[in-house]
Amino acid sequence: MLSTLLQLASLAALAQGHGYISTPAMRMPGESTTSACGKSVVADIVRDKTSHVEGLPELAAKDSGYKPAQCNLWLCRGVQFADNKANVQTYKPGQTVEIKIDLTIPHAGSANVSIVDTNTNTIIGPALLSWPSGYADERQFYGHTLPANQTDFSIEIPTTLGSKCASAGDCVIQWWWYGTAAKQTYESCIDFTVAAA
Ligand SMILES: [Cu+2]
Repeated sequence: MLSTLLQLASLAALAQGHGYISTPAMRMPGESTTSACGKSVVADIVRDKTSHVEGLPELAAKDSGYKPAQCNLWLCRGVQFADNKANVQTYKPGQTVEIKIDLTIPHAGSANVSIVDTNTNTIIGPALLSWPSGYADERQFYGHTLPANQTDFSIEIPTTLGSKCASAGDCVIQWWWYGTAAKQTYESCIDFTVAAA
């Protein structure tokens, strides 16, 4: 029994995966991210768009190209805005935005969708959506009864942002998920602007 559990645990550790924002297109790394975070982190994200954050610091630490002052692995996995200037959504206050998650391997936990100030890595206002528990529950996933709104949902762009997110790169919409037992964090970012209300 114990050996079976250990085998399962090591399989889980090896398994790729587990989720990312597929729509709208999330932030992806390019040259600027390579220059800030090093090649190993970029290769990991390119190889597996769903990779978890906890695997990155170890990769980064062994990479001479990693510059911690420029690469915050806990914000969009370190992926830089400079690589995504051509991938910025333009929203209006109050607009409804559909988001789709490609969730490949479940880990029950909590999740939320928020607007993050990228200069301070802090959440602006309350979460737009929040699942305090029961997100990506293995039993529901493998029973094919994962609630559809965990991977295909809508958010409403707040009307209270003022000019905070008027400039591209200042804010991202962040989808964040933490698998409690797996102790793995998944996050992806959408770059956007919203004109002052
Ligand atoms: Cu896992």
